[in-house]
Amino acid sequence: MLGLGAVGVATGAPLQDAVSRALGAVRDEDPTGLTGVLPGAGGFRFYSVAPSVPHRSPADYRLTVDGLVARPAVYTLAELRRMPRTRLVRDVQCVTGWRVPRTPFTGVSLSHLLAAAGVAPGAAAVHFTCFDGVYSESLTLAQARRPDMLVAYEMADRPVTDAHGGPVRLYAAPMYFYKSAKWLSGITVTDRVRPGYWERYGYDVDAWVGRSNGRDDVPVG
Ligand SMILES: Nc1nc2c(c(=O)[nH]1)N[C@H]1C(S)=C(S)[C@@H](COP(=O)(O)O)O[C@H]1N2
Ligand SMILES: [Mo]
Repeated sequence: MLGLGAVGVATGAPLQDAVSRALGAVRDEDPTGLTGVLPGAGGFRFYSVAPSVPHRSPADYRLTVDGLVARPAVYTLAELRRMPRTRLVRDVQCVTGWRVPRTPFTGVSLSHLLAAAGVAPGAAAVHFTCFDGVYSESLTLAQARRPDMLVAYEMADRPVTDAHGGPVRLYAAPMYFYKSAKWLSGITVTDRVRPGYWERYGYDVDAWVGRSNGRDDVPVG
């Protein structure tokens, strides 16, 4: 099995300086004490299987919802922001062991988007694609309809940065952080689970924190 950490560090290393600078700027502007949960300060590590940080401006961003649905749709960021907001504060847990306590994520619930699209009979899963052109993820339909699955546009109460997968990333709160696909561009309803990027290397599709990937979860850091 390929280690997430090794690959993440190898591909992410050249970007680390630029990313740290960007995150440092955010940190320095923040006098509120929230810095403990902000990237860098709070222990987030930067991961991307793509060779560079993809960028999409808030104005150019689009999210496609298609597949086994009655009403396929393409949403702008402004449209997503006008939908009912959900804010969750949970611990972020990477499968490699690092953990960031109590990080707020805000967005529209996946279940709201699925209801708007009208899931068709025969649908059983949801597949996610990313505008880095590489990453993907999947959930069963039942998992996707949980209230703690978000299409997130804020992380730590700020717009999701480029490095953290902005303008919009998935936030699968009850699962290991690899499920939270960054740079989200597509949601496709399917008749069966199509394993995501890391899942093809052996990681669990059902990535419940503490209950999957064949390890006892002892959060570190
Ligand atoms: N598009 C994309 N999403 C991704 C990844 C990635 O490489 N590409 N890595 C995953 C993993 S393994 C983790 S731990 C988190 C890291 O998120 P962060 O960079 O915001 O800390 O993003 C997840 N989502
Ligand atoms: Mo991860």
